[in-house]
Amino acid sequence: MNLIDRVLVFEVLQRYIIKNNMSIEGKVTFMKTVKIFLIFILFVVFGCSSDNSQEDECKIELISAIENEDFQLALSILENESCNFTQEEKIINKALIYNIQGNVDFLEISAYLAELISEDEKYRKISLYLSTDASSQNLQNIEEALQVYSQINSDDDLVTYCYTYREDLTRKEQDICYFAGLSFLTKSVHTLFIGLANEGGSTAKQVANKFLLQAKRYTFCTEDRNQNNIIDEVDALLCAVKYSQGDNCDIDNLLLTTKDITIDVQGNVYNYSLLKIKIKSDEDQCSIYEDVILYKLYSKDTNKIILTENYCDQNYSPCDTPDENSCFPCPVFINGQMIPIIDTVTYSLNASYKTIWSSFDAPEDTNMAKVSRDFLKEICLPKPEDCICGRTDPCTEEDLDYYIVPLTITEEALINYLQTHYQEEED
Ligand SMILES: [Ca+2]
Repeated sequence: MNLIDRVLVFEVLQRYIIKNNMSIEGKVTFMKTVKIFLIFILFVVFGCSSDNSQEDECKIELISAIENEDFQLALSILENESCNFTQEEKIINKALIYNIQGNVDFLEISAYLAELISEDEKYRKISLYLSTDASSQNLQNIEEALQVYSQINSDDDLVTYCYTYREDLTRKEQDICYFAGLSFLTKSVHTLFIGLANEGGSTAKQVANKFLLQAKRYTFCTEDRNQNNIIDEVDALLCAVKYSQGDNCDIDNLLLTTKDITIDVQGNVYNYSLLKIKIKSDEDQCSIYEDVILYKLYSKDTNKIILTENYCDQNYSPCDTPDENSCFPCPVFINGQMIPIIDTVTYSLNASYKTIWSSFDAPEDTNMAKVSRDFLKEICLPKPEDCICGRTDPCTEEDLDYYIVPLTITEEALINYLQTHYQEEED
């Protein structure tokens, strides 16, 4: 992003593009106008202003520091008392700095959300879009941004605050909730597709692409060795999740073996079961292909399948090729915590919907808010009764269509959705 784009993000963008449901064509025209306007503001108004010159100077220095990616300087300007930034301005800009470092681009994501309103399979599509930058490093930055947004209120957690007080939020608070919603959305995609991609030899984006295909047609041997119409990365994750719940992993043509291991992370020893999942080639369709072997990590300390990325040995040192003895999928730690995959994706998606929804005065009439709910609806559709409508009731299919009915996904709903495919209709 260049200088003016960044100004757009935290000063102007949300007021116009998002809140007016502007089309993508409208956005492009608008951007050109706004850039000219902002150049005027920056160099004429800020440059020549005699009132509050210190504060204007602070803003120019802040923009310049962010543009130069001198984030330490930007943070120190925000904390400079003579600059008089409000609490909300500090939160928005500090979190923006983390989100920039996490490759989260509010402008681009917002434009893409606006495009999705008339599409089907919206969550699969946003997944493909956001998975390009999926990495634990970016997740760490997104988490930092979310921690900053949480400072909006000290009594309630961020999501509760945004959602409970949505009718009384100030504009700046609405902005904080909206940006947090985009961060939660990105977090859900990163967690899910890093979790699916690891040790498969495919990147997060490649797996997201397969996942989009899974919805549309019968899958080929290259992504579905056992020909059960579920991509093999999903087979492996669901098998591992069943194991973590104490159930048998009874997916077709799949063999699970486990081995207890420990990994010493800077003096802290963690206990895991390494799950080796062999997906056997379908004898009729895929016999010319080798079986697929994927590994997952079950944390015996938390009883969850946890997020891993790349490989490491028992001393947390990187290694190249996974085996059962000395090289394992490597657990991701964010702020010292392991990430349970299914829990985190479920929570982040619900949080994304609630915070984005809270950020609009009339969300049921706002495309951007509707899209955030449509992501959940898509996940609920295969089995609506696994989702919660209103406070506690299981959903019906009709409930899912009423935007006014609050919607919450459960882990069961997410698991159902992951293994859903839609057969092409026969002529
Ligand atoms: Ca499969």
